[in-house]
Order: sequence, then structure tokens, then C-alpha cells
Amino acid sequence: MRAVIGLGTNTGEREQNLQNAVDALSLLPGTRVADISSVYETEPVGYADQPDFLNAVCLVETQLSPRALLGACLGIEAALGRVRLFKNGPRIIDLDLLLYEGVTMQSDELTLPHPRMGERAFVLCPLADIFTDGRAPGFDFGEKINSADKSGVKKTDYVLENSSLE
Ligand code: PH2
Ligand code: MG
Ligand code: MG
Repeated sequence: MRAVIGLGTNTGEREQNLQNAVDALSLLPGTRVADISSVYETEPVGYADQPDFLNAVCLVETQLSPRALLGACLGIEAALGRVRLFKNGPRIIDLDLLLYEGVTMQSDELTLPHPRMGERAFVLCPLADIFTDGRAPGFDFGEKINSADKSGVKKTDYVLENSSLE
């Protein structure tokens, strides 16, 4: 199934952190990275007293279930050295399962689609690189991206490599 994962980082070697995360996703069992957005430099949303982020999203094709994919994302965060100091605080890497084709669900560990993705320009802008018509699997965001405040979000020229492709 197709799933969309949001990536964010605001400490350490930010570009390298994103690349390491994409590389780790492409090594997951039964999983291939099908597409990767541009990389955006974004002002922190919510807790403001922290460095700017780099954000991107990627589309994966996976045989993992939503819960297994979420667990794999948390495993990659830990492997890349994420330490949770406080909620929404600075992080070396954050991998959020945003969408999973054909699945809407709400539980303590996982809500799909991700409940805040429609309000976050740091998610919507990279999403629009992949889904240029404003339609992601199970999530139409054409209206949302038009009305979103994109002032704190700037496209960079950094390109993430996709080791799933020859
Ligand atoms: N992630 C958050 C909270 N705020 N702001 C930006 N710019 N980018 C993020 O990835 C981000 C955030 C919670 O995960
Ligand atoms: Mg997040
Ligand atoms: Mg997260």
C-alpha cells in the first residue's frame, strides 16, 4: 500500500539527518521509497524558542501495516539518536506517519490521517511537490494549501537521494 511519511529535523547536521532517515526507510522490509519532496527550511510551529527545521515528505510503497510502519518509524528515530526532552521540542529526526492508503483510524498511538497535517504549511508544501493536483491518498488538500500561511516555509535546493531507485 502507499503511505506518506513526514520528516522533520532541527538539530545537528540537518540535511544528513533527513538523508539518513530516507535511507533507513528504503531498507525497511517490504518497503520502497517511491517519491521524495523538495526540502523546506521552516520556522518552528508551536513551541517557538528552537532552531528552524528542515522538513520534507516521502511516499512509500509498503507491505507493512500502519502500526508496523509507525513502529518502524519510531525505531528509525531511536537509531538516529532521537532523545525526547519535551513535547514538540528540538529533535534530530521526527518521522510522522501522515497517511496510509485506505485507512482512517483513531487510537492512542496512531490517528490517520494525521490530525494536524491540514493546518501545517511545513507538511502541505512538500506534499504538493509529490501530489501536484492537491490529492494525496485519502486526503484532498487543494483548498487547504491555498489558504495556508506559507510565510515561514522556504524551499531549499538541497536534494534527497533515493537509494530505492537504480
Ligand atoms: N514539528 C512539530 C512542531 N512544530 N515546526 C516545524 N517548522 N517543523 C516541524 O516538523 C514541526 C514543527 C511537532 O512534531
Ligand atoms: Mg511531528
Ligand atoms: Mg512525531
